[in-house]
Amino acid sequence: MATDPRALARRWAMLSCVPVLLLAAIVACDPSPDPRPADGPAGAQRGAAAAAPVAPAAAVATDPSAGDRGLAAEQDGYRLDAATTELPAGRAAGYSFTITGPDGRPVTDFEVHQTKKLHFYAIRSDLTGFQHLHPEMAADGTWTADLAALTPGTWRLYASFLPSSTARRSTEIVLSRTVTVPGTSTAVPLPAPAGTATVDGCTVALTSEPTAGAYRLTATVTRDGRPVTDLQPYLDSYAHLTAFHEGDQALAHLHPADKVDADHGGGPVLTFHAMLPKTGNWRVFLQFQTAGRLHTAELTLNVAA
Ligand SMILES: [Cu+2]
Repeated sequence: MATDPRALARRWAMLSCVPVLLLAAIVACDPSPDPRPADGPAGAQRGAAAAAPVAPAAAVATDPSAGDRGLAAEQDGYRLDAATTELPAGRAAGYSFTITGPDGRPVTDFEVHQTKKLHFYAIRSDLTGFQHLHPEMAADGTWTADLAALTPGTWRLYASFLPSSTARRSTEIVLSRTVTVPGTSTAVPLPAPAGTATVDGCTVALTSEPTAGAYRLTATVTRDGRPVTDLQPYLDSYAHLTAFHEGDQALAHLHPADKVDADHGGGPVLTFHAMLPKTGNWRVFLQFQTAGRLHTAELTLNVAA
């Protein structure tokens, strides 16, 4: 068997890699270059969350714009139009679409909202594979979202924007359509509700208190047990939270109430005024940036009746 000293040495080398890899994961939330662009797909992964009780928080406020459910292709005369109903599995693909306005023509004039004219999200029906993108628009109003590789299954794709027309200036619109990705699909069970998640060595602890559909959510970011205070602005906030409802994929997305301060970094505590309009489980994706690198923490939050 493995009596060859070189084979033994190779096996030892493989074993000794394990603590090195763990160490790399622990320090990865520290400043370090990342080839993945901050606007790229989040690539959030399952399995990092650890169970912890959700503690109550204090005062509650609501953000009406966060109540959008985003399950229709049309809302208030605006429509998401796309010729594509199927995207390939396992490789990057472009998804082209237009937003048509009440006059039936493609909209080309959008308000800049959280530093972008349009925010685009993708999620599979089992709430895996989250992507948050900022597509480019051609002069004729055609947008193209460059999606990272998708797994087989049914995906819902969302566009969130503020039309520039004065009548709707303050109302965010969220439209969506589904696409099919061919192949054998395996549904991943939704992880149990948890109070904390760890990503890239940073731990996010979420506390919440429900009050009649509105939540105050507080996220505390730590690294190696120490508070993280060097959060960088990401889309004009210190964090961006996207949540999808189990079962129907209703979307809610939220930004912290904390103002971005040019003089110092954000953290460790972020406060969100959340409107999660339905009871049940929500899969929450909390995105924040340190040292030019975007992190996505992922956990399940239960909204009780
Ligand atoms: Cu965005």
